[in-house]
Formats: sequence, structure tokens, C-alpha cells
Amino acid sequence: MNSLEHDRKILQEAIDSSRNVVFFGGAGVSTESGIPDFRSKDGLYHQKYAYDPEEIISHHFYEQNKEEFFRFYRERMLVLDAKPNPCHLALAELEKRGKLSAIVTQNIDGLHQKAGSKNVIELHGSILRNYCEDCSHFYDGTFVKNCPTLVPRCPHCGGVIKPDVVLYEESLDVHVMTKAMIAISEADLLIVAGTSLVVYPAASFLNYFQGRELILIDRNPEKEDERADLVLHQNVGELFGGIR
Ligand code: CNA
Repeated sequence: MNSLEHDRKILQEAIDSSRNVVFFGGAGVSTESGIPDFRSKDGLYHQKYAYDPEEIISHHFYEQNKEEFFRFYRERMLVLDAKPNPCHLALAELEKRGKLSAIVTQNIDGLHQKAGSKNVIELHGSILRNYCEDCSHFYDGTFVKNCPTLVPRCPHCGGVIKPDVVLYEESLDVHVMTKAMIAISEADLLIVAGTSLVVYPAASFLNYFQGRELILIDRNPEKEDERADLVLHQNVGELFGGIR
């Protein structure tokens, strides 16, 4: 048995012996769907860009430099054609079987819902939802993608259409945070995958876990966390292929 099969067997056993699994994920969950993460070698933070990407996706930059914000957002973040990978699909199946109660995600790509998951708690919002800043009219991701102007404008009132994505310096929705805390605090198995756990307050939600086992999955062989009972260094999509 190779190390991938070995780790998959351990993960399957942990899932089988749990009654309430919660999955806490980050950008690494979608890299195998072709969406780059932030901090890996080939992530967005290491690609050359006119401004530091971490600054571009901050509230003050959005307010002061909408054209540059939307240039970056459209080129690098507004990905609408990606497909769920085996991790997204296996999690949807686990939910259907009543094993998994919630996915808490930092991702904004909507891939868990595309895979069929229902209880997806999106800490940082979604590129699929967009609102006019003036009249609050709702627009989907395709509308923004196809908008003829670089800065998307509301056809009703001319206001700027802002993605429903939490930028740096912005607060998380209190209702969403509460749901995440409750889900994590009620889990007996928490699977944390594909996240560098450096974005707060999202990363701090792991502190609400009081269950039996915390498993950390990351492809980076150096990634560890003292809270984890078990660390699996695998590609999360590959690892979840075959999990049921
Ligand atoms: P991050 O800081 O880029 O960390 C990603 C982590 O995932 C790293 O530890 C990688 O080693 C690991 N990783 C990458 N690919 C895999 C893989 N295939 N299998 C296992 N591990 C892998 O991203 P975080 O999620 O920690 O940071 C939070 C930010 C990233 C949130 O605000 C997101 O909105 C934002 N983000 C989201 C997306 C998306 O929605 N798909 C994409 C890029 C960034």
C-alpha cells in the first residue's frame, strides 16, 4: 500500500467512526480544480502584478482604486468555469449520507454548492453574488463577467456593483460566523484542509472544536499544527478520491 492509499484508509476509518463530521477548508481545496490559491509557490501572491495582491483585495484599495481592483478581480478571481474535484464531490456525498453536517469554507468560488453540498458556510462570501452599492439590486457572477465596463455598473441606477466577498479590513457577517462556530463546536471529527490558517478571524474558529479528532490535510510537507491529532501531507482532491 503506498502512502496515498495508506492515508486514505486512515481518513476513511476516522470518518466511519464519527457521527458528526465538519470540514473546514481553504483555497487548497480548489487548486486541483485549476483555481490558484494565495500562498503556494504558484499562488496569486507570487505572481507578478502592478500592486501587491494582498493590498488590491483590501477595503481601502477597493475604495480608492476601483479600476485596478476590478482588473485584478476579473483576471484572477472571477473564475466561473471551474469544476468540482473529487474532494468537493466526496464531501457532497458524505453530507447526503448524513455523515457530514457542514462545510465551513474560506473559499469564494461556489464549488462546494456546484458539487451538490447544501450546508456550506461561506466565511468570506462568494463571487457568485454581487450587489449594487446604491440600490442593492442583486447580480450573479456571469452578469459581472459580461459587464462591458471594467468597473461593473448597475443598469438600474448606475451604482457600482460590488462582489459579495469579504475584503481585508472588512468584517465577517455575524450570522455566518455564529453558524460556523456552532457547527465546529458540535463536530466530533473536524477535517481541516488546504488552508495556511493565517487569515483571521477565520483561522481562530478552530478553537471552538471540542470533539474527538482533528485531522489536518495539506500538500505542503512542512505544514503542521499543534492542535491536530493527525496530519496528512497529500493533495486533498487526490486523497478524497475514493472516500465514501
Ligand atoms: P492560502 O493561504 O493560499 O493557503 C493554501 C494552503 O493550501 C497552503 O497551505 C497550501 O500548501 C495548501 N494547498 C494548496 N493546494 C493544495 C492541495 N491540492 N491539497 C492540499 N493542500 C493544498 O489559502 P487560505 O485559504 O488559507 O487563505 C484564505 C484566503 C484565500 C481566503 O480569504 C480565500 O477567499 C482566499 N482564496 C480563495 C480561493 C477560492 O475561492 N478558490 C482562491 C484563492 C484564494
